[in-house]
Amino acid sequence: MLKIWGRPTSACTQKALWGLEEAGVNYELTLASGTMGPDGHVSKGGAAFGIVDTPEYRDMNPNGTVPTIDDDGFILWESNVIVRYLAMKYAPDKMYGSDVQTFAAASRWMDWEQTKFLPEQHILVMNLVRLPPDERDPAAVEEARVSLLRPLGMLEEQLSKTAYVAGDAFSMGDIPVGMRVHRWFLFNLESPPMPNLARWYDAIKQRPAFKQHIEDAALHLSG
Ligand SMILES: N[C@@H](CCC(=O)N[C@@H](CS)C(=O)NCC(=O)O)C(=O)O
Repeated sequence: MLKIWGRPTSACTQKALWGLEEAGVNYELTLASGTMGPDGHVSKGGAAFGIVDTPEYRDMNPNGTVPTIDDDGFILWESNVIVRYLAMKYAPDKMYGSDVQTFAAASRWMDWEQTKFLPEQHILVMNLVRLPPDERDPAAVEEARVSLLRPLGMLEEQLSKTAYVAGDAFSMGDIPVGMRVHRWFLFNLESPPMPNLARWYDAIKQRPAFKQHIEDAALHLSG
């Protein structure tokens, strides 16, 4: 059975778990992290799940980050690459219509998620959720909120033209972006109306894999 190491509160792990469910792959999850454990973030005094600093784990993933998968001896890290791999190997029709241009269009939004959404959202999660209250920086939150209005506007524009990010059907590209947008709305920060984004978000929220691994607010707001 495919093995995955990660923690359910990690955005990167969530993308991989969502991808596994969509692709219909059975897996075994081992809890692993250097920064979080059952009692939340280590900055609040709790212990981390661990494993990521062991030589065995570093052999698989020299970054010491999560997630990592082992698919019958094939080791892979980088969450969006894991989603692409699962899509190509197990569910090309469902994840990109077995079409190279849809694959590329979806891939583009996946890379965009990493470069245009993740950095500011990381600032938000640290300063709204993870850091002890006396270490949080409200000015950094406001700066990140304003910065994220631009990529959100780009998504709104795209979704005024297509039902999903890479066309009129769900694709692997909706996974990373869907997870980020869910987090954005859970933070409940001020943003202009985005009716097309809201329509797409409603559709994404109906997916069983989303309900299983992404929906629960505690996965994003606790720790
Ligand atoms: N670009 C990598 C980033 C990996 C990464 O930084 N993962 C975070 C969780 S989202 C992590 O390992 N955090 C530290 C930890 O939990 O030990 C990916 O997308 O997989």
